[in-house]
Amino acid sequence: MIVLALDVYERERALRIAEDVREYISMIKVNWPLILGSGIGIIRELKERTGLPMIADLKLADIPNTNRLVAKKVFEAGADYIIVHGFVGRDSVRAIMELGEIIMVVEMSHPGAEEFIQPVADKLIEIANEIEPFGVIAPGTRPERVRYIRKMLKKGIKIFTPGIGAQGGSARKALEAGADYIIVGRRIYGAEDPRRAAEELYKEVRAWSSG
Ligand code: NUP
Repeated sequence: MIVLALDVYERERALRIAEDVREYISMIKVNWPLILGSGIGIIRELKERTGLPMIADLKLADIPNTNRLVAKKVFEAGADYIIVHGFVGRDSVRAIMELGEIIMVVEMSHPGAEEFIQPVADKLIEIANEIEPFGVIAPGTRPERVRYIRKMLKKGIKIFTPGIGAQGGSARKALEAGADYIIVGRRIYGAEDPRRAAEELYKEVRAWSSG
């Protein structure tokens, strides 16, 4: 239910935080900061230390051949899911899906997402419904959009919502609107005590989902 966005540079710090919060999270997401700071080997290392599924948030957005070449290396490095952009078209997305599970961006969480991505969200939902990725990204900062995307999206496709905490989104509202997983970075890894921050969030989230 909680995906940790581990956007730190340092290998040691990443491993320490991951082990500290392990029991409160369901998956770990790595993005460019950690891959550039610690190397692609960090994916397998985190996976082996925690036993958790790993998401590589590369937001791939290239031609099918390049997407395939990159995705192959990233799946080989231990990623269970790769986050990909849908706006480059079905062929680019399918090229990655042939190699492993994907999470496709339907709408992003930052204010600028309203400029270009939100206006084409319906088309991206249509692609998702056709190709059936493991999940999609929807904005945790806009629960009304999460609710809309949930309504339009085929059942069974998971919704991941970043934007909770540091970007102002509420975990409760995102989950109530239909999110399956909330993605949380700074609110956990940036806290003075990441373990306590993760535990608090876990307890809140559990209380709402059982209530
Ligand atoms: O729309 C998106 N918004 C977003 O924040 C899609 C994403 N993949 N992310 C990522 O989620 C972002 O790059 C970062 O890794 C994480 C959110 O981190 P934080 O704002 O909770 O620190």
